Amino acid sequence: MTIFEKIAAREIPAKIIWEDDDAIAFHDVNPQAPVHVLIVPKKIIPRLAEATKSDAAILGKLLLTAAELAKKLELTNGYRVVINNGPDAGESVPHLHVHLLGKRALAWPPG
Ligand code: DGP
Repeated sequence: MTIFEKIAAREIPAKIIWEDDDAIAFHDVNPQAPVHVLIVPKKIIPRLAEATKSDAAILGKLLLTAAELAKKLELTNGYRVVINNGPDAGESVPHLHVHLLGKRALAWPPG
């Protein structure tokens, strides 16, 4: 099981803020901004590069959920949505996840 499957199964603790049958959202254990939430599909897609057309609905749902959670978390001054894919992007958990970051000004380009 991936770390994120274990969180969804309540085998390891996390600050879960939202969940439905398809996905779960919780605060990142190593936050890079005052708000740093991960939105994770329950279907195990290792990374974006391995998603297929059959995953279109869940991919869309992850982004719409990010926007809904940004509203709920009052990220009124803006926020960033990130997917790290592979070694050059710093991907560390091989279970697709969307990062939602906010409540501070974020530099561009990223490091
Ligand atoms: P990435 O580098 O894109 O693969 O991001 C993985 C993120 O997952 C990273 O920001 C830290 C977070 N993370 C890793 N292990 C845990 C955990 O056990 N609990 C929580 N809440 N977050 C975790």
